[in-house]
Amino acid sequence: MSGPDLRRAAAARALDLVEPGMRLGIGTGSTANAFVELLGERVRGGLDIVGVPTSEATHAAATRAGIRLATLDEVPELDLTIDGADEVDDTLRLIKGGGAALLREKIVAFASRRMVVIADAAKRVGTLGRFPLPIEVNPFGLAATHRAVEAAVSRAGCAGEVALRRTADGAPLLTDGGHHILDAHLGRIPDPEALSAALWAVPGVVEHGLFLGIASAAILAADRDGAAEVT
Ligand code: ABF
Repeated sequence: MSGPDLRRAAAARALDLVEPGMRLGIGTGSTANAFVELLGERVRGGLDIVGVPTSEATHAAATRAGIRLATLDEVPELDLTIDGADEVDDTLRLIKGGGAALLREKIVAFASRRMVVIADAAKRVGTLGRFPLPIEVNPFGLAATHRAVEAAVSRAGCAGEVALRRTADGAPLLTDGGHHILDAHLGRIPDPEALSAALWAVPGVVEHGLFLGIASAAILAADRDGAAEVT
């Protein structure tokens, strides 16, 4: 089965968790987009929910799908957030932010009673860190923050390059919040909690892509003889 089929299978299973009247956090990325499409079909069939999107891109996709949306200020407590991830470990620790939406994703997930990850099972890892860890930083003092992040990474027992994310035309990428992203290419993160604490101690760091103790469950789809097996 192809990656899109697996992502759609995970998204379809997540739809079973959605109940009428729910206040839903809606994630970002291709798997979350598959969920938006399926949710849109249910909404057009009469399901009444309100969604809070985690990015401008998801806001646009959900609007196109006919999903009623609100801001987190209008609906500050959510029942459930469904979102993708870049890596998931055995204890539901995540790396997120490959799509540069990690700040809103974390705020929305934290405001939710439950956050359920949907992903291709290839995202499951023994140790986090093969995927570069996104770190969202304020543009002010970028060079100083970059150096401080490198030092924090090393204090937390990690090694590797920390690179400013750029767009295709070479400009520093700007997030929905007007910040930049530093990607830490670490290979492995032996102690995610220590790295999280070290990064939060850096003043220019707005948020990082380690989601620790936030996800309640993961729906992972794997190819089993040409059919999706969802666990
Ligand atoms: C968002 O989209 C991100 O946090 C993560 O970076 C990415 C996963 O994308 P995809 O579902 O396309 O693999 O959930």
